[in-house]
Amino acid sequence: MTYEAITVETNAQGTKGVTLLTINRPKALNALNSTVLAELIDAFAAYQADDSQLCAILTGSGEKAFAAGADIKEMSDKAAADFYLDDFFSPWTSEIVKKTRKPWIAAVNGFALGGGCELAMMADFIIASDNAKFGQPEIKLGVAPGMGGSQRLTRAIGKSKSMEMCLTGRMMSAEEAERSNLIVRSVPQADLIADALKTAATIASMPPMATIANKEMVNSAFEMTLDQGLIVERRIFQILTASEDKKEGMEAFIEKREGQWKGR
Ligand code: DAK
Repeated sequence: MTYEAITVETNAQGTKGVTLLTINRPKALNALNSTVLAELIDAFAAYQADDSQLCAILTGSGEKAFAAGADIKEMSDKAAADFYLDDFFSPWTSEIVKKTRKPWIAAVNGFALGGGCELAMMADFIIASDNAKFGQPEIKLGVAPGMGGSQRLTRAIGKSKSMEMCLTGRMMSAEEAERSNLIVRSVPQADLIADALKTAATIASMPPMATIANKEMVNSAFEMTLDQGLIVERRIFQILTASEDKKEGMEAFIEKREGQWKGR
């Protein structure tokens, strides 16, 4: 598929195993229109299918925005029936969040508002530039978060702050987002992609099956009770002990060398 609203670079900037996806509508502050949505679904599926890649980074082009939300100009004329019948935005959760078993990082380089904030929160974790701003301003448009904002933001930063943000539509700075555990860290804007690439390179150097398993385990913590989660963790651990990479990893440690992974 040829992309018009995003760019994709595998082994990005020479970083083995790392795919860089960039939303490329800087004049519209990378607003998420249906083209971006369709192309990202396709690009995430291609990333998942490519065995040579083990970590992806999603960012926005330009210095102003990761994504300033769903495209308001595209949505403004739609009727409720259009949103309902198209099951508007539901492919995000089913196609990207659930089907991308390999890790991906959101590198938030400016505004992450509405659907942009929700998209960033779908990532496994967020690294942001120090000028980043997060918010769920949908209330000012007469609507509400519709792509997981009320749920993921609340889980990430707690009820009080999430409620205040959704009810006032105010933006949260990168500094506050870091303090509130919404993001891993903020870095100067000029260093953002280098920082994300370095982190992604570390992830991409790990044994692939164990990487997917670790992601699955952590995500289970949000889906089940502690007892159920502990069973999932134990079973996945036990399965990993049968892998060739477990044998190799332990031998490599004892022999004081780097492991050579087979992904099996
Ligand atoms: N959509 C379309 N265009 C946008 C946009 C957006 N969200 N945000 C910015 N732009 C465009 C502006 O219209 C402007 O275009 P031109 O006028 O130059 O043609 C250009 O980007 C530059 O923006 P500004 O001139 O406004 O730039 P400023 O620096 O002055 O302000 C800003 C930056 C980010 C504070 C401001 O642009 C802003 O407030 N933008 C809107 C932010 C927002 O309200 N985002 C939430 C969108 S609603 C659903 C699920 C999910 C959703 C909906 C439904 N269902 C399940 C049904 C999601 C909804 C949303 O995300």
